Amino acid sequence: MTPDIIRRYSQNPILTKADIPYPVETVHNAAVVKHQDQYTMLFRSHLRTGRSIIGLARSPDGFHFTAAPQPFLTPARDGLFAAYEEFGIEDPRVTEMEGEYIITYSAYSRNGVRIALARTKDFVHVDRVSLITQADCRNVVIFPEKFEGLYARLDRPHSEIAPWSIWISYSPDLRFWGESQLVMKPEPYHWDEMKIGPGAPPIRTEHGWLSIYHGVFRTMDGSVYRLGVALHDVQNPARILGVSDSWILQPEDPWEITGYVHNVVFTCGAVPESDGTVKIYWGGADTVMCVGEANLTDLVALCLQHSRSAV
Ligand code: BMA
Repeated sequence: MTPDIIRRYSQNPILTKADIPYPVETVHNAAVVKHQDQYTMLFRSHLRTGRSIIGLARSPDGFHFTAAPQPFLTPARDGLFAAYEEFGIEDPRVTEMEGEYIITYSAYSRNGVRIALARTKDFVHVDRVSLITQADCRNVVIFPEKFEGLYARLDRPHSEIAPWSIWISYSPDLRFWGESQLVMKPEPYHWDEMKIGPGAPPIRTEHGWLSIYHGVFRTMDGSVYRLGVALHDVQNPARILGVSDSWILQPEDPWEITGYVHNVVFTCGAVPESDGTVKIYWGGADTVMCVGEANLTDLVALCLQHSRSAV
């Protein structure tokens, strides 16, 4: 038997609704970054209305997390953001850049789903900056470096015509985005054939930017969400050097197979470590948070040596 490329933590799940000091029904799809020697997690929770909010938890080691007593971000109550967040806020991603943390999250309203961008320096004060997509776009991850002076992001627009694919675009100021192009499509009759979307913000390696994404396969028993990896050129992230033909994680533990939504592993964050490993965080069945570890060189090798086409 080939060993799993991601070594699941033996005490998964690492955070559940029982750990949260205010009433929530789920704890999932969390971003994790290091902040002042602590692993800081922003996680999504469903309320009993079925709508979502974002909480915060901290950990000294990346495995044992303690949730803050209050939610970190709830739907805005006034102004432009309120009009687009009334149905809830979901799936945060966080990128550290130039001494601050850039947060992107899905904003749901009667006008559809779009992405909002906020920033914080201390995870106490948070400023909403801009709504950075129109409707029908999700999964925005921002690269932690600029390219020729521009910020870069991956995202996933929805379309009735084309399969739901990963796109890139650029911005001088995090507010105005353009020069977009499609970089990666689902592969027909493959584990990710139905749709793909960016997962964790890309991680710089010596061979390129490693992007951990999710891919979905429709079955007679509903959709299965798995994780895959792709490698983008270091200088030109619109160029994909390789996409692993195989998934790196699929629902296998009981809390990944059964929950609020069955058969889901979904990542919004991964933390590279100085020893060449990466901690990958994922929501199990839209209900709990899990973590596993992998070697960055193994993930890069999968992209380069067992590749399928990107588009
Ligand atoms: C996607 C998003 C994710 C969720 C996944 C599985 O469309 O809503 O937040 O984890 O479905 O339900």
